[in-house]
Amino acid sequence: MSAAGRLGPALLGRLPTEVSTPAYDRAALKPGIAHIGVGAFHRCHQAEYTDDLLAKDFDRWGLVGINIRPPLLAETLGRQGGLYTRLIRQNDEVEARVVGSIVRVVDSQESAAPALEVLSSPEIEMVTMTVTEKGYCHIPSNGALDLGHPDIVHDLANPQAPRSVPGMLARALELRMASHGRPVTLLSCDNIPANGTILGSVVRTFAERRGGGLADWIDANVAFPSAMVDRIAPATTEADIDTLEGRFGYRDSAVVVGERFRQWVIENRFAGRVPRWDLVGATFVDDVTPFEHLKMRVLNGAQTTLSYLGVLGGFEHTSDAMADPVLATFVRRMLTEETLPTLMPVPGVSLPAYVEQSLARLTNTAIRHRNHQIATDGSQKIVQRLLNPIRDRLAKGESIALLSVPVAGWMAYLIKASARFGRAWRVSDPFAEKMAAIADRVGSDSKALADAILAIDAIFDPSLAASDMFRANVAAGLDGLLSDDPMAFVRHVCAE
Ligand code: CS2
Repeated sequence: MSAAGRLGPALLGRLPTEVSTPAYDRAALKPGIAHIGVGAFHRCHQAEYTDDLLAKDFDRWGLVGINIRPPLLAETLGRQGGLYTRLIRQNDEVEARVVGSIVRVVDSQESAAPALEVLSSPEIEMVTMTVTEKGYCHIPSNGALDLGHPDIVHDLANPQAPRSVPGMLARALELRMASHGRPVTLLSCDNIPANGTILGSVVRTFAERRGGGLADWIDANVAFPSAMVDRIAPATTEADIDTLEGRFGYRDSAVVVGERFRQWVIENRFAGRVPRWDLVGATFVDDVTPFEHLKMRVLNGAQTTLSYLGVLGGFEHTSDAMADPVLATFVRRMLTEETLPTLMPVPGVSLPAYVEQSLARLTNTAIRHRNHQIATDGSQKIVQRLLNPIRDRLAKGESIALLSVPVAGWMAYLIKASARFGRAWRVSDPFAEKMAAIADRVGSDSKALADAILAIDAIFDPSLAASDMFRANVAAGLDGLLSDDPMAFVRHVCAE
């Protein structure tokens, strides 16, 4: 441990001057916002915007950070009094800032009670969340609550001890309704399409089954705005913690590393009071849809493409894949020729410039974003990133030769993790077992494999799966990507 020690309130006055620190009185903060899912992204995004807001327009909006899944917060942020360092890394540039907006952390992994106590308390008027795509327990292809999901089945039988996010939020709202009755905004910050609409729908469906007037109370007192969130902030590694210590002389086990770019577009639909994040760079708009399509299809679509093709081609990080001329050419052509024409006009944005800016962000070598991290939970990501633009193009009779390749990439990535294909790597995806079972049952015929996977209607809408063009493109892609030289296939597609 270095002489300066570990980050915490006592160390704030003794940090190197190049590290900026909260420009407001933290002791005067009162909890006003709760956030579920305090990972690297939250610390690099909503918590930083809130820190900016506190410095600019001091109000009581302290954040209570709740984790309902591992890791425990008590051991990192909790030990540091909620303080952590946010490093901006852009190639050789490093900028350090201590963020102070998190006033308390709550671990609720073992039981829902600690989370429910916070979420139902009258002082909380805004609940933001980053619970990953699968946290919504929805069916990816149609957005409805998955009533067969084991956690939903559990929560409907045990509503007072929920395990799922929809069950937890419904219970918190029920407690609010039965006690103080104060309105609240539930703001999804995950990369799912129409995230507010999906959140509202899964919570309402759950509430309707609970009965007791909860669904009506929700309609009158709860808002579910949609939002587009953006900043690349990979999971923190030991190397990040050591880099901070080596460079700035103190230890911070909750440090997070992100790029300079950030964006937050929030639908202007709130219940109760709202933190004025629009004063510090966020945008409040009437319709988030064009922004959301732009970000998920371009930036996230490129990341997902580079992650699957990158792993198959032997590249570890996004920036390694972007340094490969074949993959860089492929992804630029895919975005420009196929994705971009599916986008609606976005106020104030030049679409070609946005594509170039996104690709440039992905070349940042200081952001060590592992392809395997992005590849996680692809079954929950490909609808909004790849299948929706494919569906739009098919409706107009346009080619999908390029966009089909990463769809096949996702399939090849999961199939290669099965026993039959030699367990090339470990994967994490709710559909991993199903895909492994398909690989074992069907064998190595790519067309038969593609047909069996496209029949999973929770991911592939039946009308999309029925398209001959889509089926043929995916089968050809799978054949090429499962071969001994997947990059030769990508080269071949690029040459056409
Ligand atoms: C990434 C996102 O892991 C992933 O799915 O694509 O976390 C991505 O980095 C963010 O959405 C960027 O805003």
